[in-house]
Amino acid sequence: MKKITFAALLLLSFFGFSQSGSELWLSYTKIENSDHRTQLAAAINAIVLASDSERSQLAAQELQQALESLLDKKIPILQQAQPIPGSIFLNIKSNDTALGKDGFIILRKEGKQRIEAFNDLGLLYGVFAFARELQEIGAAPFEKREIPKVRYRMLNHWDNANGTVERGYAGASLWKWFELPYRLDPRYEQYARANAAIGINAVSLNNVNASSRFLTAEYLEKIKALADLFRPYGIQVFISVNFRSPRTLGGLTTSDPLDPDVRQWWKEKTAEIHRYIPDFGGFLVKANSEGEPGPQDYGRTHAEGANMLAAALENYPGIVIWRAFVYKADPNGDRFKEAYEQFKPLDGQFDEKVIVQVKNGPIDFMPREPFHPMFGAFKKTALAVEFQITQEYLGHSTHWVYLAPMFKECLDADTYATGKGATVGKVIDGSVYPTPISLMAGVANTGSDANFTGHPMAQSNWYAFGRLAWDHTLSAAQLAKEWTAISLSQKKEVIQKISSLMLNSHATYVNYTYPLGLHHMMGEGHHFGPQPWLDKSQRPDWTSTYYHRAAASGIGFDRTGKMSNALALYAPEVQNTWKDPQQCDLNYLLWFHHLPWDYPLSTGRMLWEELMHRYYQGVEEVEQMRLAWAQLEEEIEEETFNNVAARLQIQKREALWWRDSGYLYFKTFSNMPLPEGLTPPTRSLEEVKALEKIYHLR
Ligand code: GCW
Repeated sequence: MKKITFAALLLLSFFGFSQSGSELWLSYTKIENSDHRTQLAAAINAIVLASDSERSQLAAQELQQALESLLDKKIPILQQAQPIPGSIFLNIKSNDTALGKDGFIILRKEGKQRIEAFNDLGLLYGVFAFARELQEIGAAPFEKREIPKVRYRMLNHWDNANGTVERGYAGASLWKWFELPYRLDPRYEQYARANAAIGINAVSLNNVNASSRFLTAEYLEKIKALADLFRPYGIQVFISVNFRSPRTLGGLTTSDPLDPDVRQWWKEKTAEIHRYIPDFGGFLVKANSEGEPGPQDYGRTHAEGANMLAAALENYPGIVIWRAFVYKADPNGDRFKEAYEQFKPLDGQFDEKVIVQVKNGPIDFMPREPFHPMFGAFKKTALAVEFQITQEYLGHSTHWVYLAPMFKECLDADTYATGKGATVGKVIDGSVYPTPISLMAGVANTGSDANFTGHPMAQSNWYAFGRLAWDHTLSAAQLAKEWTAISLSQKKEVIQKISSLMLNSHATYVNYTYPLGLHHMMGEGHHFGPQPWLDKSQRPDWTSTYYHRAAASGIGFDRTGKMSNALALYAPEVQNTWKDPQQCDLNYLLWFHHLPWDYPLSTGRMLWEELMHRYYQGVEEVEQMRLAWAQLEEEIEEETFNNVAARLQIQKREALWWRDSGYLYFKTFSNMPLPEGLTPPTRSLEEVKALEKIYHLR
């Protein structure tokens, strides 16, 4: 057994926060402010539970565990109908139907301490909110009534049966398929608790590039074991399905969604799944995209494919989540428009049990994208938004990028679908066009690493995603503070410093990778470092040169009509904000315009100069982050501190890689020198190109 030294123990008790980060946001570190702690300890003597369901017991135990470590005091649970003085009363309020199945009321004021909900899941959510509130505001009174805005708050795992994770950067899969159902890794429970604590209530376990294997009896047993474990925490399980399964598993000669045998096969499979998992969430489908099979293989539409699965689910509450991430190789087309063009004619044809899941932007999880033009354009189809929490295009797990500002940029974007204020968030939650289902999905960043997410700061992205899925009006700043306070430090100044680093980190990343609206210039395959030189000889429709269109004449993709008319997919008000390069938000400039290198910008600089300044500024900002973090050495638990400090060094090296490739490569078109004050790199373009091999990406 590994020995824990006395010094390490001392350190642990001093910081309280978990060393490896394995407790995520549930370390419930003792409240350091002794005034608050003593006041709270004096005010809280017991938990009174007025319900006896299994999940309410769980809620009471979770609260007990939280309070005991926050207050350093034993707190008994009493099972009785009436509160006693000094108790926290956990009560099911069956007359408050407006709370819905997940809502809750929490309060701690004027001698009352209560958590109330319409059912026991709401109670569990209320408990987590109560504990969070104590950690945030200490002994001050509070009162809250919360109802989630979105029905399904979901993680999509891209995990494979062989234990790998597509686009996963935190180790292997969390799911140990070889051991299931016999052994249940204790981390499954920690994962479930952490999700419940932020309101996540749905997970699809396997990659959307799906293996039919997940529908075999052998795998259904394994999935059942996870579903049983997640159920008390209110988490429903979904399966990503391969559309060709009737052929691969059922021995049929077709998977045509209109074929009676195929339809029967799915009906029977769905019934079988329910024998294992009675509250099965439903199917998640990637079809006719990137080589995956789908209804178009048989001349059928996405709607016909999705509706066939909906029919298989007709006697169950489950739903079909059909992804809109589709595109074909077409060097003359614009991938920006493809999903819209394929799905728009189908608006109104999808079954009520189907929701179409759309990525936040029209290309593919780029570090910054305009919101997807499908949002707001569909009146008769429920649309879900899919964010990527795992940092495929955002520096994997060596770059510190807090993603909430990026999520918010999309959620708060105005589609003008029904006039001003029809934000993407409101489209999703069904308040723009009422929909029977609402859903927000995030591609998970979890893995087998001790801290679940690889980069310690990446935990905040999972956290913020969950909280935003619950309430998309929360601010990125609030969530940064909240997460820091419960995960890293209780000191106000430290929380302030870290959350401000978090809030700037996305803009910084965009500066040194894709300034001014450049996009899709990453290395092929690994999607990590820069490869703006990747040209048509690889894939005509996909490569960097197709997207940045750099030439002696200028740079950028004109989508106002000259290279593509994609801008026309948006409402006129949205078009107006982007169509004039003089007015267009500089963050989106090269998404919509192709401009000469010497084009004068509102910043007073010409385009080339601005581009270079941003690249250089991005690197400078990483250096500032590194220095600011170094100042926190005394404040952060040692392992986490060192971990982040080391990753910031790597981030600096990689930011320089992006910057230098941008300058050295685009200079070959602009023929312009670096603006005054910026120091040219000492390496050549060829040397920069070779870094991909030196950094072991190929
Ligand atoms: O971003 C791309 C990824 C693929 C992924 C695909 C998708 C699961 O590079 O790895 O496949 O998107 O979202 O389907």
